[in-house]
Amino acid sequence: MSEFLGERLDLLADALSPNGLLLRGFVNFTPDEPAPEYAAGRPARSLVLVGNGGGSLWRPFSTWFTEQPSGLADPLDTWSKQVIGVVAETFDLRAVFPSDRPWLPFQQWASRAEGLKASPLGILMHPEYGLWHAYRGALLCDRELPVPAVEKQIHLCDACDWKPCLNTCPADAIFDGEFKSGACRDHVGGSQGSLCRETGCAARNSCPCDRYRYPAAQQVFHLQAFLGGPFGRDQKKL
Ligand code: B12
Repeated sequence: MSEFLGERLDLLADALSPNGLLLRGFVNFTPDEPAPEYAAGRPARSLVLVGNGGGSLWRPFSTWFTEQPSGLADPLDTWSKQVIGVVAETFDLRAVFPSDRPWLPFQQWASRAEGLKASPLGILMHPEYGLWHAYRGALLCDRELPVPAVEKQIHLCDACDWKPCLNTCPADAIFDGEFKSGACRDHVGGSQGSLCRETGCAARNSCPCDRYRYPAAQQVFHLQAFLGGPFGRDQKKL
């Protein structure tokens, strides 16, 4: 079916949408670049990026999550593998995931597929979704996809003189163009971090491009997962 895929990307989008997942863009690999395998000994020729824009996946994911046994590890990765895996099988594609080791270059693929650049926080800045989007998987294909060249996108951070994301972090974890994950973790997990724990990352939330801001429950979930629990490990509560 993957030969056929180029003409039926609309069907692929329809298969993903009940789970709040979107086709985020396409990459055609050049013959001389390293590409992940489509099948044993056969490098992929292209990929389709799959992700969320805003909180689009939150309702389908959280409904699924409440039905899972408690203590399920990495629920969002597990859910992504399940729902994107089904779509991959239907369309005869190979699914890979941002949580797979060794890590695949999802942000490089996304920059290429969507023409995005990194915000000062490291997260790619999207002209519509702002900082409120992510990638949940990629579908590898054994054919080149007939997709148009990516148009140059506006990089909203270039027009943001104030850059509140750089001076809102209570832990000064965004320092000298680098994200200090230890400082962030210590703060968010510590006695002073209740605001971040309860309302999400202060730096990300300070971005004025906030139309697609994740719902508070989703932000809390991501931060808990970043800390290693409790939602990510021991609890079913959302
Ligand atoms: C390891 C990792 C982390 C580590 C360290 C990042 C680092 N310093 O390298 C930690 C745990 C700190 C981290 C944190 C977060 N991450 Co992270 N992370 C990854 C992961 C799994 C691997 C990165 C990698 O090395 N890739 C391999 C290289 C070869 O690929 P690459 O495309 O070239 O990777 C580039 C980026 O990682 C970037 N980068 C470097 N430093 C940082 C720091 C941050 C915070 C980010 C977002 C990117 C980034 O530079 C790399 C080299 O070009 C990717 C998924 C993936 N497979 O890429 C997600 C990913 C980069 N993370 C992502 C996100 C959203 C986050 C968080 C904001 C929260 C979250 N999980 O929702 C947090 C920040 C914490 C907070 N306060 O909110 C998203 C970014 C999406 C986007 N819109 O751009 C990704 C793509 C996962 C996804 N499912 O979409 N992350």
